[in-house]
Amino acid sequence: MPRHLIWWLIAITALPYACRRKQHTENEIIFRDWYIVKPVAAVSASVAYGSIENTGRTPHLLTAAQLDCADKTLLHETLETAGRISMVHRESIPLPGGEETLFEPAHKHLMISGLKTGIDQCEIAFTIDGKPMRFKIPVKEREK
Ligand SMILES: [Cu+2]
Repeated sequence: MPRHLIWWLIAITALPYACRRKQHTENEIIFRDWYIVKPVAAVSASVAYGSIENTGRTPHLLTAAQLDCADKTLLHETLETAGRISMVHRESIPLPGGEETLFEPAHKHLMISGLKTGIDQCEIAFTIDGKPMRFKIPVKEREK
């Protein structure tokens, strides 16, 4: 097999792993792929995406997310009703047992305002069942 083909195969097979990065595990909760979308130009508003998996049987409840590098972080969901797209603020997001909850473009996401500029990572705290779970997430270009 030609060498360039081998490298190409390594590159494509490595991709799913790169996109499914486990960042933090606390109790039975696994956080993956969290990042803040790098804002365009001087805009201080942005969004954050990632996933939260509840590997246990008991349901858990996400009630807040707060970034150290921003004034405000809200739990949001994009809805489409009768062809109209709108965003709503969620007071809480359920994390059912044995399920992975995704935060992705056009669905659930974190809405960020007052984001500091010139940073490449930031600490986030997710409040689950009233307890904060903290770890660092990167600021990078939108992936999808
Ligand atoms: Cu939003």
